[in-house]
Order: sequence, then structure tokens, then C-alpha cells
Amino acid sequence: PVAVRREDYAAPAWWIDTVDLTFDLDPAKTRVLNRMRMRRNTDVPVQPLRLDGDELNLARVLVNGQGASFRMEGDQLVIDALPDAFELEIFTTCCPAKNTKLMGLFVSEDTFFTQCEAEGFRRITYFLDRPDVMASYQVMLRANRSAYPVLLSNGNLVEQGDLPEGRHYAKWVDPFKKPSYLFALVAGKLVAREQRIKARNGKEHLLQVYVRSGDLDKTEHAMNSLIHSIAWDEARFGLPLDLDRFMIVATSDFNMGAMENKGLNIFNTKYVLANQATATDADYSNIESVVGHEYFHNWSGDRVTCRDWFQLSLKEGLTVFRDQEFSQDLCADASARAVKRIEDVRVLRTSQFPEDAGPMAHPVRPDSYIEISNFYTVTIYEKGAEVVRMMQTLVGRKGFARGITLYFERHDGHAVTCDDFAQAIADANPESELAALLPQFKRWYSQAGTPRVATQGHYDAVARTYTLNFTQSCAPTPGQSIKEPFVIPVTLGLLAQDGQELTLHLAGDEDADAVRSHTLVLTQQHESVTFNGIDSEPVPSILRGFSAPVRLDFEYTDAQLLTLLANDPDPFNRWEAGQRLALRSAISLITSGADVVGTTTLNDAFVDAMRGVLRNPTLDSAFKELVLTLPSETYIAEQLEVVDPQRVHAVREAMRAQLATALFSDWEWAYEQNQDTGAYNPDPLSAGRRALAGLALVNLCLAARASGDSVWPGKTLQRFKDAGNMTDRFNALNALVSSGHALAQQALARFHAIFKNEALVIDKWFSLQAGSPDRGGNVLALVKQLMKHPDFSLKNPNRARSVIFSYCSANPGAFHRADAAGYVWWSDRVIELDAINPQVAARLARALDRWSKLAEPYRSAAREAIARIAARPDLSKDTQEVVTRALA
Ligand code: DPP
Ligand code: ZN
Repeated sequence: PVAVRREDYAAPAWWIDTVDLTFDLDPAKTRVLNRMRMRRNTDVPVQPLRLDGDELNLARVLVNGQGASFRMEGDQLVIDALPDAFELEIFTTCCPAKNTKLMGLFVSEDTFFTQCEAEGFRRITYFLDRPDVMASYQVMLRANRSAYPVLLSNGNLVEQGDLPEGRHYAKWVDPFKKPSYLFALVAGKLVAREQRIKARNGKEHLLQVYVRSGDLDKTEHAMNSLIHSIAWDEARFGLPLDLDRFMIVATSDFNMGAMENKGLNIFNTKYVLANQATATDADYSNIESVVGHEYFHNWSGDRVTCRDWFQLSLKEGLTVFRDQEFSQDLCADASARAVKRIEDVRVLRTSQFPEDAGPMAHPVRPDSYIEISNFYTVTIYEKGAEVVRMMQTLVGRKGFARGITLYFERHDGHAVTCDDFAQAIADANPESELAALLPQFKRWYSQAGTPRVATQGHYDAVARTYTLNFTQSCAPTPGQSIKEPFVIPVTLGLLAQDGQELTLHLAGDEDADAVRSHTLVLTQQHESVTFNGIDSEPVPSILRGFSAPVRLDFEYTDAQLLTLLANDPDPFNRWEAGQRLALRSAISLITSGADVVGTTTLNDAFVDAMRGVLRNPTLDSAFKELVLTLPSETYIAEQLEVVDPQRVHAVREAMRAQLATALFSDWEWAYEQNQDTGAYNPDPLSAGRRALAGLALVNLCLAARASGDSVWPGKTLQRFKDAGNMTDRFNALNALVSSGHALAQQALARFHAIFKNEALVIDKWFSLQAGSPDRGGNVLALVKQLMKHPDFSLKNPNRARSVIFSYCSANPGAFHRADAAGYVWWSDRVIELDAINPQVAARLARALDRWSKLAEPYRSAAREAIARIAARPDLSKDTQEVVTRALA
């Protein structure tokens, strides 16, 4: 397979003005008639027409109604000697029932769905399948009426009626031009929750959420999330809903979370369906953000789209930023906002930082790819969102909104680049630091890797000054050995040793207003800042709110971290102080080599501080839950040069066990204090109470395991049985399973019996077991057994992920076995999945991205397992790209 390179971009040689599609839908053989009006792009040299196709059966090609001569070059259909404008008619067939890749037109539970991003449309018809070719679509759908009563496509329904032989039709016209990746159709037996809303300008819109008939009682939250999203985008950015009708449709077979097709969003059921009996608070919150995310794409993605797939973060980074802001703005108070921010940063640091340090590292705007599906990554999405957030920091919230307005005014209806976006934000704020630093700022788009900011503090008692010296660096990444300095906004404050926040007086800027938080914009490799009028050595609170996606090094003393943990008015850094303390203990234990099982792993000061947070009457439960959760094994591993996953696991487990035992009565207290009163409500405050109660139960069951006490496991089982919502029920089940208590088996069996008809709940059931602690080394055997369960299916991505990914990617203590059996099993699953669904396989293939950091014997065994996959002759280019890069 050949790499596609960004610098090779060339405008299309042809434009498609209109597309008129007619579908005769049949699972075994769907007929697609595609009539296009095409015209030569006179700005580029004359070239033949090359249309993309994939797994299509071609029956007929007509140019202006006449049989045309064409040839095939690989998967492309090529036509020479065409007039400057013409009508092209192409007739093809495809087989949706056999489409296990779930790209293009496929069947899920007897319903037709499409997925066209990034390059799925070419599996439906021959086309210029690239995002800079934008056309007007009209679509005629024809199918058997009783099997497929609902027929949907983008835009407005303009006509429908009956046809002979029990068939019917529906004709849809999309009023907006769009690239092919935003095309969608749905046909099947579905029902809809409907709501009519009136926009600010008085215009009416019809909102619909389509699901299978048994799921209608799980659509209220998605509908409310959509209504909130529409109102938010109008209020915050002045972006209204531009369609008469906006539809969301759920399918249980989907590679991704959801897809923003114009007017017809298609969702994984996981991000639509929720009621209190089946969905957890986390599910509710994810649904809100994903519904928001896809809706926000209606502008950032659909109205203004990407010129080419290297610009993917143009829409994804911006839209993740928008959905993160949306979720924060829905929070009732600053504490809930901070909790959301911490959760987002945790995802970035546990998933994106490792990606940026591994073989798949790529810039937010990549330079090349072999398979674009492999670049729907945390770098494009989450780091891309951080880049947009830094722009907002540099121009201010109002300035950023002005920039967004200018961006949409300038580029509406066009396919543009990341440069165009950054330019619009800067141009709307000509006096800003962003405008002054734009070329350097854009290194965030071109340079991969996580910058490191090493910081030292120096207190001068005579001058009463405090100076911070910063040194930034960035390690080499594949293909980029040298990095130029980044623009890094560092928000900081100073605390006195008693925890009081100090007013800042910047040396050299005596006129500036006295503030308590200051954003310093680093641009050089070495830089420093001095504060005047400081009476004693302060404790610096650096990178508040995680103001840039960097690693911050500062040699804090334990006492300083304890001061921050107890007092920092910035909740992010308050949480971060606790994480740093825990990380420090973990790393010193890991490297000490001392026996950790049953020993004291945490010092009294840390335990007391954790107790202080847990018992603090002024802190919210959600925040406490985050502070009391130790850094993940993945995050700890990232801080080490060489990783022995079993050692990391053992140390973290020992720390957990000690926190459980040492704080036993505090956990009991916290559990009782955080009981639900009244009706279930998934709002952040109540969800935080349930989260802390859940963490308390895990700790109480863990402590009981150590002491042999059976009271708490018994209470937990009772809670599992009596719970009024899925969050409490699942937390109780998790407490029993993760503490390895014998009662877990009984609870698991009961859980399956209650929810056997709820696919998303059964996913949780599989996932919890595949992710369970490996106390006797038997999780691999359990996972093998789960794959033989009648409810298991490799073809359903959610189910495959619930077992295989939960084991390989989320259970390091069980997966990294000294006998290599976990790796061998993983390589078999990658190979098996690759023949069914390359996108899912390639994602699984990344489970060993960080193999080169592993200690022996893991390192060699992991490499061998990757090589075993790479040696297969008929791999998809998706999986091949991942394993080739891993071995490079
Ligand atoms: N574009 C989709 C999303 O991220 C994923 N393909 O919303
Ligand atoms: Zn997106």
C-alpha cells in the first residue's frame, strides 16, 4: 500500500454539481443508479476522470446517455476524452448483507444503514470520494414496504408513495451542498420520538430520534441533549439550526461512536439509549456530549468542511472543544465545570500522551497516512481540542467567539484547512498574542510529541522576589527529530506557605492590575518570570486548568504538594497535587524493588491528606471521587523509562489496599453520606454523590477482603439487588467483582438474567468480567470462555470491544503475562477480526503500541506477537499500517 502525502494535495480535475441517486434496497443485491452532472475544473491541467470505487459490481456507464468507453485502474474507474460538462450515469450493485466492515451500505438487525466517513461512499457508487468535492444531492429510496417502512436520507422529504408488488418509495432532497462522506440513508422498521421546537427567529424545526420499537423508552435523554445543544450553539456562538428537520438514528452495529451526516446523524446505540434502569451516569454524560458533538458538526464540519483528510482536526478538534465547552456550560457551578475539565484532561494524558510518545505519533495535522481510518485518533480529537482551547486562552472568550463568527462568514459552504481556521481566529483579534505569534503557534499543528516544560523556582529573600525559570523541550517522534519551541500558555498563581493565595506583582509590569492568576505565554526554549513583593518562599501553582497540553516538571516537596492539595483555589491543580503525591509514592515503590504485598506503601501525611479531602465539608463528592482515585496503571507506566506491567499493577494494588484499610471508617462514613434521596437525576451533583458512594463500596469490599469480614460484601450484594438505578447497581456489582469476592458470581448471574434482552447492559456484563483483576492468573481463561458464550459475537463491534478490548487494552495486570499467552491470544484476535472488520482490528492492533518500553520478558514476547501479525500475507492496509509502524 502507498502512503498519501499532504504535500501532494491537488485540487480535483472535475467537479460534481448534482447527484441524483436511486436505490432499490435489497440486502443481497442493492441496485444503485447514480446520475451526476459533472464539469471540468478549468483551474487545473486537463486530466481523465478517475472515480473511486470499492467492492462494487459495475453494470453500466453512460456519458450524456450514450455508452461510454472506460477502463479500470485498480479500484478506479477511468474515463478519457470527456467534454467540459456532461451527465454521467453509473449503475452498480452491492451486497449490504455481506458488508461486515460496516463501511458503505450495511445491514444491522434487518435495517439498512450507511457509514461514509472517511471513504465509505465509494462502496456505494463510483465517485470523486474526497471532501473537497461538494455536490447537491437528491435521493430516491425504494424498498419493500412491510420490511422497510421507514425510508430516510439527508435533508427534506419531498415525496413518498406506494409502488407495485408491496413496495414503496421516498424522495429526499438535501438543500445544502455536501461532500460524499456526509451522505446517509436508513431503511427499516424504526419508531421515532418527535419534538417540534421553535428557534429564536420563530422558525419551526422537527426533531426526531429513531430507534427500534422496544427502545422508545430510552430516547428522552438523547432528545433533551439535542434540544440543549441547539440552544447552546445559538446562544454561545450565534449558530442556528439550518434545517427543517433534524434526525438521529441509532444502530447497534457501528464502528464509531456516531456520525454527523447532514440532517441524519447515525449513532451507535451506546450514545443514544438511556433510562435509569439500563444506563449509568457516565452513559448519560457521554450521550449528552456525543449528541452535542454530532450536532455541533452541523456547522463545524458540515457547513464548513475539510479540504482533505489531513485537515481532519479542523472539524474534529474544534468540535470536541465545542462539545467540552457545551458540557461545562451545562454544569450548575464552577466545581462541576472543574470536574469535567479534570475528566477531559485525564483522557488526554492516559490516551493521547502515550500515542504522542509511541510509534503512531503524528501531528494534529498529519503529513501522511496509508489508511485514513487509522487517524481518527486522540491526537486529532483531544489534542486538537486543546489546540483550539489555547487559541481561546490567547484571544479571550469573547475574542474567540468573534473568531468563530469570522470563520463561518469567510468559509461557509467551502472545504478549507487548519490554516484557514487559525487565520480567522487571529484576524478577528488583530491585537492579540495569537495574531502576533501565529506562525509559531501553528507548530502545534505540524509538530508531533508532547512538549515538556521543566520549571525551577528561585526565591530571593533579600530582594523579596520569586523567579520561575522555564525550559521547554520535545522528544523526537517518528520522522521528526528536531522540534522548534512551541507557544505555551502557562496559567499560574502563587500560594503562601500557609495556603493563602498571593496577589501577583510582575516585575517589569508595575502598572498591571493586581491579579491572583496570570497567564504567561512561553515562546522561547528558556524563559523566566519574576514576581515582586514576596515575603517568604511561595508555593507555585503552575499550569492551572491545564492551560496547555504539556508535561510539567517541577521538583515540588511533599509539603508543597500537601499545601496545594489543601488550599489551591484552582481545582485542577488541587487535584493534580494529589495525583503527583500518589505518583511519587508509586514510582519510588516500583523502582525500589521492595516487596509491596501487605506492607505500608503510603506515608501517613498522604493518607491523612486523603482523609482530609474525603471529609472536607466544602468539597463536592464528584471532586472527592477524582482525588481519591489513584493514577491509572497506564499513566504511571508512562512516567517510567522501562515498564514491568506486573510490578506497576502490584504496587498500585498495594496502594489501593492500604487506602481502603487505612480509611475504612472514612469510607463507611462517605458511603452513608452519599446515599440518594428522591428521584433519580443524572445531573453532575447527584452523579458525583453516586460516584463517591461507588468508590467507597469498592474500598469497603477491598478492605473486607483483607480483614476477612463479610459484612460489607453482604451489604454490597443487597445494594446490588435493591438498587433503583443502573449506576448504583453496577457500582455494587463492580465492588464485588473487583474485590474478587465469592458473592460476585451470584450477582453476575443475576445481572445477566435481569438484563439478557438489553444488549448495552450485556456489553457491560462482558466488559466487567474481561477487565476483572487477575488474582489467580485465570482471566485469560475466563475471556476465552466469554467468547464462547451464546451472547458473544465478533461481528458486533460493541460486543467484540466489551470482551477483547476490555482485556487487552484495559486490564494490564491480566494481559501482560510472563508466559506471553495474553499477547499470543491478542495476535490471534487481531488476525481474526481483520478478516471481518479492519477498522476494529486496527484499533485492537494498537494495544501493544508501547511495547518497546516493556521490561523483559514482556518486550521480546510483545514484539514477536506484533511480528506474527505483520507476517500475515493478506492483512488489511489498516492493520498493516499499525503493525508496520510498531515494528519500525
Ligand atoms: N466524524 C465522526 C465524529 O467524530 C466520527 N467519524 O463525530
Ligand atoms: Zn466528530
